[in-house]
Amino acid sequence: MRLSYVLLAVVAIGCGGGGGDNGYTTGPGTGTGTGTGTGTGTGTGTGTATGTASVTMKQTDDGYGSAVFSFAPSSVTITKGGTVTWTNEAGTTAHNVTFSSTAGAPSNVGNLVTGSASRQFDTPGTYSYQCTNHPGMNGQVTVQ
Ligand SMILES: [Cu+2]
Repeated sequence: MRLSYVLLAVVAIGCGGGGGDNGYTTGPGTGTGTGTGTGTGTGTGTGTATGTASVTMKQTDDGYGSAVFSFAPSSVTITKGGTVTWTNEAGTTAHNVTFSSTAGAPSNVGNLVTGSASRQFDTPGTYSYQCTNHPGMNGQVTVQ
């Protein structure tokens, strides 16, 4: 009998010793976040070469009462198979487009007083031309 009481007391003490920790911990909260982003961009670029170009057969005054004729712009660049259109702006004086070399060049544009004329260029290269009516009235078409 006496031994049993002792054993019970020992057991009780043993259990009581474990009561100090409830098993929970608390602390400051921390959080981390991550973000991801994606971006897409589209861009288009154009160089100097386009499928079509327009050239004006221009008439200006030199300031002393004399007309000055020119192709404006004097130089254009188009892509292969592109078209150049010449327009006589003033519509009073005949101009033509005569290519310096016929190799690869389209047919010449004859004297044009009003309106416009177009030519298609199928062969890459540089084509110089002039208006034979007016010395110094020159232009150039580059085909890429
Ligand atoms: Cu001319």
